[in-house]
Amino acid sequence: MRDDSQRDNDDRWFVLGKGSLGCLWATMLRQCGCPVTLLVRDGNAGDSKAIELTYVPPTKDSNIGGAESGNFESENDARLQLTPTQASLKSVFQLEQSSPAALTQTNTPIDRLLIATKSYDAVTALNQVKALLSDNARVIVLCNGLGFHQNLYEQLQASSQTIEFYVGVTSEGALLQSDSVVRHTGRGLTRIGTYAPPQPHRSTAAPSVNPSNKHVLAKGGDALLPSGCALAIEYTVSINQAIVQKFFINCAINPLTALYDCLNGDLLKNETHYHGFKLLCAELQTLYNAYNKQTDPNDSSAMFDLLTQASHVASVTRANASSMLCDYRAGRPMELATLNAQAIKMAHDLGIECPINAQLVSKLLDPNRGAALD
Ligand code: KPL
Repeated sequence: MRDDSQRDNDDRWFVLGKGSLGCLWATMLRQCGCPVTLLVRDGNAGDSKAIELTYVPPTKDSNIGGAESGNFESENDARLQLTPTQASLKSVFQLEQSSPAALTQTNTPIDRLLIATKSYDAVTALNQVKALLSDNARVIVLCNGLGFHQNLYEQLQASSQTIEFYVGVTSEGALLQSDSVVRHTGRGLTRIGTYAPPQPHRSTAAPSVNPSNKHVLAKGGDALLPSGCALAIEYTVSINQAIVQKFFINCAINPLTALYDCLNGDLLKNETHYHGFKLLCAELQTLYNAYNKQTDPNDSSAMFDLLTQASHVASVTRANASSMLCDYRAGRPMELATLNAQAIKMAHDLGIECPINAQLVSKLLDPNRGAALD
């Protein structure tokens, strides 16, 4: 842990992960005046450098959706309004690029950290910068999936009990057109809330909020993120519910798009794909219901029709290649461990069969797989 007297970097955001989401957030934080350092993990010590990142705004009709987008629905008026000029112009931003090794060598303190890596990389990535976090650092994780937040939380708690840890669930669409150009493919909504470890028979809908963080949530955008951020952000005390529901939507869409090698919208258009999608949603719905019943039997606000919600997301993101399809096409590992393999684990714990998920995971891990579900 660094000495807090070394603070010289108070407004700087460090963004771990130079994928599409990391680059989108880096440009948007930069746009509202914050210095930003993008952290890449394959760099060598000593390789901090100035870079330029071009932001390409979405076209007018590419609204992935906030208030109108199913489970991403805004739950209060805390959503920030975009002004017409914000994030509507193509812009080039100056940022710093560095690596955990370079920051460690210079003992650079980190007060604000955004983790936008693949979910399977998040814990390793955090470990590489953990020693640089200040005692009151603010950490936001934006990765897809379930099952790794607790691990991140424990790592952070072990560093300092006063570190603020938030989870963001986002429906923003972004695509890296090249190493230095990020296209905002659709405006969505990012819901952010304080992470509270799940406790048996406690509500996922209303986890306890660390009292010291309540004011941050209640105040809306200005306290946690810089004012003027051109992304739609909402602070929620129901982040666990948002995480779980987004997890189920990703479990329904992502693996099928990789299996069929198709865009999100094709799951609804192609008869065979839609048949697979409906079967998968039905299996996941049973799992969601059982999980929810176990975590909070009385929580009616957690009612959730997966086929409707996932169809809605697939429809509004119809032109998107899902993140799992992008990983599959690029030959990168897919986020199965934190999505469908995690669903299988959840099902096992609840004593539920989930053969379609099992088949999907084994097919996606098999290089000689066929593109069909039995
Ligand atoms: O979150 C996504 C992803 O691709 O990971 C969806 C919502 C499916 C949009 O593509």
